[in-house]
Amino acid sequence: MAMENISAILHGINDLRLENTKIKEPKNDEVLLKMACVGICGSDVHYLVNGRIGDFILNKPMIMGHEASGTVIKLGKEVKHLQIGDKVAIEPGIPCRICNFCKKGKYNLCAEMKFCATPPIDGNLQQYYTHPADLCFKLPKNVTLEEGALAEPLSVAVHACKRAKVRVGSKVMIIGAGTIGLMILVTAKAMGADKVVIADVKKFNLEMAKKLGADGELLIVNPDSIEENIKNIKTLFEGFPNITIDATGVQSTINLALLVTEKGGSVVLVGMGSNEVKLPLIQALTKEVDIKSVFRYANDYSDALNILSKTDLDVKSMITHRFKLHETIQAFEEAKSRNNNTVKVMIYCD
Ligand code: 572
Ligand code: ZN
Repeated sequence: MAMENISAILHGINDLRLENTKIKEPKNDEVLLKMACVGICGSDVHYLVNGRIGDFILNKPMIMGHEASGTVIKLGKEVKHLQIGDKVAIEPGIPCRICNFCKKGKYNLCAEMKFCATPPIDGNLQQYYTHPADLCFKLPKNVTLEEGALAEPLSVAVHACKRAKVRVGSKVMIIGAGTIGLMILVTAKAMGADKVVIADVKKFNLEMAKKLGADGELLIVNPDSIEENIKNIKTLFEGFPNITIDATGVQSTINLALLVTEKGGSVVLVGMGSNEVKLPLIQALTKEVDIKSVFRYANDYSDALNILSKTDLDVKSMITHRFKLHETIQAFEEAKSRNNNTVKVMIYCD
């Protein structure tokens, strides 16, 4: 008898259904996984509410989910580095592997990237899922499946901190204490930053940041009061940060990032907000501030798992809500609610 494979399928705007789908046999270089944990990302919620992100439009039903972990239950013939029973974190983007970007190791820029739950590619919020074995990372012994799913947003943070050149002694300002901002905090600490300060409009998120080891928290009362926010940041750092990472994508905070960063420093933009923003460019240029963007990650999963394994930072404390697969609709309602105490919503497929 064929096994059931309950999957969370987005059919259209606000039309998410749990339905049975076929389990895919693993090809020679793939593994079949029994799915364990899948976190809900802002992009999943965005597709649910809007049916699109930019040019990526939901034109046919799509299985949700890309922040995931699972257990290997079947091996393709050529798979050497994994065994049945291995618990893995799943890197959700499958690059073409042959274009120049892939060959250079910058495979996050591959034009042919097939990324889970970016239309038209199915995600992995289901009971069973087949994936290339080399994009499945065996979890270190002391890393749980729950943490394995968090390796995805943590990899974005690792990529951002590498782009920002965070190192011993860095003074890092993070704007936005959602999942990505908090992951950047943890990563900057792990990479040896001297001082990490984080700002948000939500008290709850800042309290979480404090527990995760932030050296200072700034409650932004009014994002448009740039002078006041600069003054507060200057007080917290006893000077200016040499790295500012914006994890919001909002015009006013990108402005703040450019204005508050020390001469010769770097501003890294991770958050994706509106398509066009007005920036104080001359002020940034005269300070020779480097402005860099971050697009997902490339070759960062191993480092993310290392952070989970080798540091005592309680990354899983970011999970504020837990649901079972059959409660997926409620889980998305919670993620959509933007309640003040919602950070990461995690779904358990097992
Ligand atoms: O975890 C990966 C991820 N990437 C996001 C958003 C959420 N999670 N991105 C923002 C949207 N872009 S996109 O290029 N796109 C829809 C493909 O606009 C991808 C990166
Ligand atoms: Zn995501």
